[in-house]
Amino acid sequence: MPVDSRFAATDTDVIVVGAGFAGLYLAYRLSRAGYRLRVLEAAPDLGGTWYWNRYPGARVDVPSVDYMYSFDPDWQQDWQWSEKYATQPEILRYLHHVADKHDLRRHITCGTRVEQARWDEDNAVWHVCTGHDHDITARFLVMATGCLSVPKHVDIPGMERFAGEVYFTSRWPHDPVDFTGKRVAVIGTGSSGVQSIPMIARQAGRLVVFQRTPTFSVPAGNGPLPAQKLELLATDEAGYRQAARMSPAGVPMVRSQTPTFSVPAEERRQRYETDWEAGELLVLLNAFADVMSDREANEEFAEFIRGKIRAVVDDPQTASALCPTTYPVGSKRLCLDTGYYATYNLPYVRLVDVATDPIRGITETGIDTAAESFEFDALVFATGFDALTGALAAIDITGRDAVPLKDDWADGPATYLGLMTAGFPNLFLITGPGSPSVLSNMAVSIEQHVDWVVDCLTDLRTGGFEVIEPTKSAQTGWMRHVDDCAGMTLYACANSWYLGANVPGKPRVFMPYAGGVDFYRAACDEVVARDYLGFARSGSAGVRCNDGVVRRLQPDVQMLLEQMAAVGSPPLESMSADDARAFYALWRSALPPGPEVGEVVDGVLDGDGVELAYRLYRPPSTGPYPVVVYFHGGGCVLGDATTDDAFCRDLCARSDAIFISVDYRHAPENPFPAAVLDGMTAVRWAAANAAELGGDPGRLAVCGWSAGGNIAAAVCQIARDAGAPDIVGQALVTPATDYDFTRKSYSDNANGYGLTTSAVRWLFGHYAREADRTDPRLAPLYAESLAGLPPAVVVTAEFDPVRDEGDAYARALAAADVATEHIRARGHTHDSLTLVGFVLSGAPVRAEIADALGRFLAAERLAIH
Ligand code: N01
Repeated sequence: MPVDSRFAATDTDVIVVGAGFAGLYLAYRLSRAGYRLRVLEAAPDLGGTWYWNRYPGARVDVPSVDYMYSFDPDWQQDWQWSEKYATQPEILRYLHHVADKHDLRRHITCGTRVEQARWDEDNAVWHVCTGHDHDITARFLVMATGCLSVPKHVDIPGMERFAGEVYFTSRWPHDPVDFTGKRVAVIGTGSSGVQSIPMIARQAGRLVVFQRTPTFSVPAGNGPLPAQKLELLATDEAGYRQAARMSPAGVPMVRSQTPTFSVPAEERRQRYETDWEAGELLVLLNAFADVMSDREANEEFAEFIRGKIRAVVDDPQTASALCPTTYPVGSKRLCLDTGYYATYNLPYVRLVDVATDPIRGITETGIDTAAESFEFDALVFATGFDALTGALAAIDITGRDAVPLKDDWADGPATYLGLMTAGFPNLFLITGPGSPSVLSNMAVSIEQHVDWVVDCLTDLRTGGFEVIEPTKSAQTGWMRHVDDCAGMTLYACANSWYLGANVPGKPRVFMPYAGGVDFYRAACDEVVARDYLGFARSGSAGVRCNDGVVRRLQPDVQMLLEQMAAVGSPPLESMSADDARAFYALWRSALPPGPEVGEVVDGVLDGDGVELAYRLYRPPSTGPYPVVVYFHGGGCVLGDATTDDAFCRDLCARSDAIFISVDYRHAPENPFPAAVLDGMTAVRWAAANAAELGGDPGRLAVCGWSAGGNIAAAVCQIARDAGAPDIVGQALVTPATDYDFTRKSYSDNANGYGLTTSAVRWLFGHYAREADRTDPRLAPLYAESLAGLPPAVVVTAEFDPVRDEGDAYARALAAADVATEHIRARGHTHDSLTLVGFVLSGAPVRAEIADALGRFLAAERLAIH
């Protein structure tokens, strides 16, 4: 059923470039959906990656039962893997089997390299030119060109001079290569090197491995198919495959929520050991929630692996050179091996550390390093790929207004969902940059992309559209989200091919989507459910542009909100104040603990006959310290001195100041102005007792979150008017400053972001009366003047009902010449910044708050001394 077109007829409906894993599934889906299609493949045969990478030892590094199509569960009937990790020939046989079984070959033209693709705006067609000079037209072009298909140019001088045999792992000959008795060099120790080195060592007379960066490699423990997986598949294959689709990395597993150091050391070691024995890369990095985000957590796991390397390799110097120390584990792709480290114990195998003894060049007879000359019969280059964008850049693709894709992506790839790119209508990318791709089980990610693309084509057809293209703003929003996801991880700490760092001159941009397969899929599905949000479509049905950004929250905030929504807790307003307090206390106590501080002391302060409980946090350094009086959040109804424990620890550790979290009186039992009066009492007490507490009198600041921010602001005004105590700075985190419910943020962010507008109304109703509304102690924005107040840092969150009143207060302070730093926390909610262990994206904002406090307090110290 051809696409109903008001444009020029085309040779075919869809051209697919590449007949690998993705191209085959596209052929299957598109043909079943009634499209005319051509699959163009440069290689002489199908298979993609598995056609080219046929070096000795080449295997999959995701268990074979997971690394296969799920659309055809025929493995139980007519396909059985022979091993946990299948070899390249077996995987290639599988792809041939799939192609034959589903009669896909008739769509594929092999030996045909696509060299040029040009978008013809007038006719809404792609013109595709191949090496045979063909001009083939199609409405849609789908690049199934693979993430790791274009070998990296080897940048070692003298390549052409070598007279012996030269091999590339990525372009291995089809005839057997015999290294028996030969002197062989392998350059490169990524996955290809790690897999091929033990196999080459079986034959070579002498093997020298040239290593520039050591790798973290995990023993595959290859052998029979894992019994547990087989049992799960036999019991419920559909459930198993669905679990993979909804998992973080594309193999069935539950996303770890446990921070490393919340578990005792021995238990952690046991967990590492168990996972090590299991030999599954994607599982290993999920051992604890923070392995890929926390330096210390990562370092502990890295050291565990280094211990394993040292235990295998006999020569301590070689072992040391094989231990990676310059980047976090996982930030370069983990390798899976069979006997890699033990290979270095063979007397005729030697490691040359190119980092300390650089390669000078290749000679006629071998390789010269700075310190030595080596002679070889054969050189094997396992030097990697121009990953993720290389295959697209290799084709001369021009889009709207004849803009070349290469120019458009000169500063790094920009896509919407990794599926399309603005300015290139009807061009689809399979596992493109901006999608989970290489961070996931490719089989699962490929199927998801192909399904999305084919369903999209069908929706276009049904809706009377023929052209689709993402909007610039949707794309910019998605790329910001991709950056936000990467920013929460340690990926940027390595010079990896994920960042293009292996290819000289390539822009350094983290290309894959690090938020996980599950969250990625949810975003793709949401885009469709919201009528192709972020896309412009046109055709016989007219033009429809549904501009918008699908992910505006910080990734971890989004995940948390989704998890909370799944739990489905009752709204605060439906509870009594006591029940709401109990519920709130329970939720806050379930938060991960904050960082270690020097000391935590609970006490009761006695201020002018009023007794208030407090919790004091002392930094680990030597005092005297500045003192910050902290007011907790909870709308003056909920919470106590301990409910912001992790937030206070975090700020204490970052700012090197004593934090005193005060338990002021709460409403409705003690309505306005009880809380603010207690706030004043606490500040006076802290000023009077600073030295006794180990603090530095004269260096006193206040800080508060939410209603606590409101109290902190009010206290500064009262102290200013009273002339004492001297407060040198105020940090107001998502503060309420006038409870003006007509503000836009109360309607924009009324629901769905944690604190709701109706909850704020409910809290306000317990705390104050309408008659109090203009009292500056309740609504500091109503103060007659804000002049003369201490310097302030005001933090407002984008998705917060009280955002606009915080913004207004920051503006008003600045207008009154108060030194004011206004931090607009993009993608955050009212409480997300305080959720220290859960919301890693809040860390930079907390650092800014602490820095600002540090500046206020340091300025005062300079003035004093
Ligand atoms: O390539 P790589 P790969 N002088 O880029 C070194 C997938 N894969 O083909 O790290 C000296 O990882 C380079 O050093 P450095 C998998 O996703 C999967 O091994 O840049 N050395 C590095 O050591 C994998 O991650 C499987 O300092 C030079 C090596 O060459 C991806 O493909 C198997 C150099 C390249 O490592 C790529 O793996 C194979 C120079 N001039 C591959 N230039 C499975 O198991 C580069 N190097 C499924």
